[in-house]
This record gives sequence, structure tokens and C-alpha cells, in this order.
Amino acid sequence: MAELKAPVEPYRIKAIEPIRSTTRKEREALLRQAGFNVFGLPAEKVMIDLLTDSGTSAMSDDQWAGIMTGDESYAGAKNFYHLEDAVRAIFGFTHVVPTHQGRAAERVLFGSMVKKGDLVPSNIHFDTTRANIEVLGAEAVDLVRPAAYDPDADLLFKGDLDVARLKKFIEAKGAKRIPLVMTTVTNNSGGGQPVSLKNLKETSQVCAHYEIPFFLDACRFAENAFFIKRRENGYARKSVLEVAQEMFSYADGATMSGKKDALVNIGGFVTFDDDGLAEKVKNLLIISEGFPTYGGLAGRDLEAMARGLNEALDEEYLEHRTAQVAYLGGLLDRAGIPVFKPFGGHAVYLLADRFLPHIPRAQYPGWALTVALYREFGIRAVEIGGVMFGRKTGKGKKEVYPELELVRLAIPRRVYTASHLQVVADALIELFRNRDKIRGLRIVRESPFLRHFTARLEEI
Ligand code: P61
Repeated sequence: MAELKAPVEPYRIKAIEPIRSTTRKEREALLRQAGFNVFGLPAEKVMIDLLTDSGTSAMSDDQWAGIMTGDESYAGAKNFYHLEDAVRAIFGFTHVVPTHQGRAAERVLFGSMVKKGDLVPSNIHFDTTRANIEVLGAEAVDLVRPAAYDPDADLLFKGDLDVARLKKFIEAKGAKRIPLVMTTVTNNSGGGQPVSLKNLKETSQVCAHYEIPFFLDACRFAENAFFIKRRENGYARKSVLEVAQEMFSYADGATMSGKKDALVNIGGFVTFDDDGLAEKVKNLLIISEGFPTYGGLAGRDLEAMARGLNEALDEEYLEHRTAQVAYLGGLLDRAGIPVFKPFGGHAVYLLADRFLPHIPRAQYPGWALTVALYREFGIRAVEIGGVMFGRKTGKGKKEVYPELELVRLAIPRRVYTASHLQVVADALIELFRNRDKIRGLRIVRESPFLRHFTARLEEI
């Protein structure tokens, strides 16, 4: 087998953050205190943290310099105009409404468009968009192409929405009940897979036909654009910026968590052209987030986001970022560890039900794997499976599980080196050898929305 080449970091390190080690005994006690929930662990007690790529980026020297130019005026800070310019140049919409993060953008948008009984289709809704729709009494519907759920289907654009199904769905339910259609780029809950321009264009044509607005959940738009440049016919010579502009040209607007592809630790926005919608969104924003030129952020945060949006489109950066994911994925795949294929833009996803075939879905194999990975090696990952997406339905309140039982190893942007990734791969290879010792869990306490954040579990 050819050797996997470690990707060379396209940056130098000029400020460091120490990593402290812990003992297995200490980690065992911490897990018990946290109710076997890795969200309850002190981050200082984590050696390599792959819980999320959200808000965990290392900012550049230019972003840090921008922070010092923060204008903290209540209204009309210059940094808001910088952000507005950056978003308009990439996304192309006139209204730019900052929010403190992505889910706040979802809340003010859905709060202005969605009502009880409505239906909102997407390829696959991420859990916060789903929750923000359900909390309004509407239904979030996933219409991704069926192969998206096949972890072995090696497709170039596995995040594509099934446009034929969307059409049938609109015909069956009536366009009146559908206030908007969304597409998540890249498709986080389905393995971080990209969506093609062809698919965005076709979705937008169907939406236009039925006069339904089409929005992108754009958290990872730059990674999606990079995959299009690499994989879609006719785009190899375009810049990633041009591809991103074309992506947004098919949409009526977008929600954005700046904590991903704007390379910041906090921030988000919603952007679109509709003036009537802008009035509603800003009214909701003022009650909950703040005045429309800061939306829950400091001037310095707005500046960091404006600069980060452009850095995220740098092709050398994107080349390295996707290579890091493929490197970790390749190390695991070659060792026979079950992984979701192809590798996505921001994370490697383990197939927990195949990793731990002796643990039934009702005992949450994905969760068990995150517990074991922390206990044995101090590495934190996140379950995207039965605890995150399980639903109790019907009279007997029987729990129904999502099609995929995944554990995500999300790679923070510009934070870890190839040798950190090698450590993670070695740990998982050893865990895989001793997998029969890993036990399932049961939930002992949970909340009605996004239960995985606070649930307490015990081992069976
Ligand atoms: C993540 F465990 N993602 O992937 P906000 N859309 C999409 C996201 O990926 C996303 C948001 C909207 C996170 C953070 C996270 O249960 C969890 O800025 C495609 O986080 O509000 C966030 O953006 C929301 C982790 C979110 C979770 C919810 O790790």
C-alpha cells in the first residue's frame, strides 16, 4: 500500500495553547461526574478535542489585528459595514443581519417565515435547524438523495437533495404549507458531503416554479465550493470565490454560522434580498439579539468575521483542510476501521454500529464509542446518532433511531497538525482491537429539545 502523505500545514504557529495530559483514573471520574456525556467534560481535561469544528478555529494574525480595530459604538459601527461588504461580495444579497451564531440566524429567519403546521424540506436538517422549526410547531423534512444514507456509496455529491422527491412532496402537500426550502452545504448530518451546483440550480428552479423561497444553510459554504471546483465538470478553472458566488446565485438567502467557514470563535448572520422579510427579521432580532448593526456581537467580532470570510476562500488553506480530513480518514480506513465514504469537508465519521456490532441501537453504540475514546485516550468526539436524533413516537413512545449511527471526528480549522491526527488514528486502531470490551448505555435524564447536550447516561 502506498504511504499516506501527511499534509503540510500552510501556516506557522506563533501563539500556542498548552495541552495537558490526564490519567485514565482521572478521566473515569470525570466521565462519571458528567453523566457519561462528553459535553459535560472540562475542555482542559481533553487531550485532542474533535467535538466540533464550530467556534474552535485558530484565528489568523490579520483577524487578531482586526480585533483591535473593533468599534464598539451601539449603532453603525464601522466593522458592521466591513462585514456587510464582505458578505455582499461573496453571497450577493443586500440585507446582512448579524447574529451571535447560526442558530440565532435560524430563529429570527424561521420566526419570520414559518408557522404552525408548515413543512420545511432540506437535504438533511442539522439538529439546530430542525429544533428551530419544530419549536414553532412546523415539521422539518429531510429529502436528501437516498444514497446519502449508504455509508459505502462513494459519490462525488452525496449531499444533493432529491429534486424529484421535492417536486412530488410539494405537489402532495401544497406549496402554501411550505414557507421555504433549505439545503445544507456541506451536509453535516450526512457525513459533511458536498452539494453540486447542478443540484442547487435544479432545486432553485423547482422552488421558483412553485414560488417558494430557497435558502442555504451556508455554515460550510467554502468547503462546499472547494469540492465543486475539484469535482464538478467545468469548474476547475474557476476560483473558489466564483464558485461560491454561483452557489448563492441560485438561492434567495442564507443562514450562516460564522463559527465554521468564517473562521471565528463566535458570530453568524442571515442574508437575503426581500425587504419585507428584512423588517420582520430585524424586529425579532431587536427583541432577542440586539440592534441590527451588531446582532449580539461586539464590533471586534464583526471585524474578525469579515476578515475570516475571505480567508476561508483561500485555496491553499482549503486544499490543506480537506487533505487533513482525507489523511485521518485514510489512516483509519487502511486499518480496517469502518468509516463513512467518501471523506467530507470538515470531519471523519465513524460507523459506530459496525465498529461495535455487539451493542444494539437501543444502547447507543455511537455514544458508547465517544465514552470509550475519551476514557482510554482523552480524545473527545461527538455522537451523531441515536442520542442526538432518536425520537420517541407513537402510543408506546417507542424510540425510533436515525438511519446512520455515526461518531464524528470534527477537525478544528488551523488548530491541529498532522502528528495530532496520527495520534488520533493510533488511538482508534487500538480501541478497535479491544472493541468487545466497550459497553452500551441507557439514558437516565434528558430534555425535550437537543437532548444530547445535557442528557445523563449510565453504562449497562
Ligand atoms: C457542529 F452537537 N454545528 O457541527 P451554531 N447548521 C449547521 C451546523 O453544523 C450548525 C448550525 C447550523 C455544530 C455546532 C453544534 O447539537 C449540536 O453557530 C449545518 O452552532 O448555532 C452547527 O450553528 C448551528 C454541535 C450544534 C452540536 C449543535 O458541531
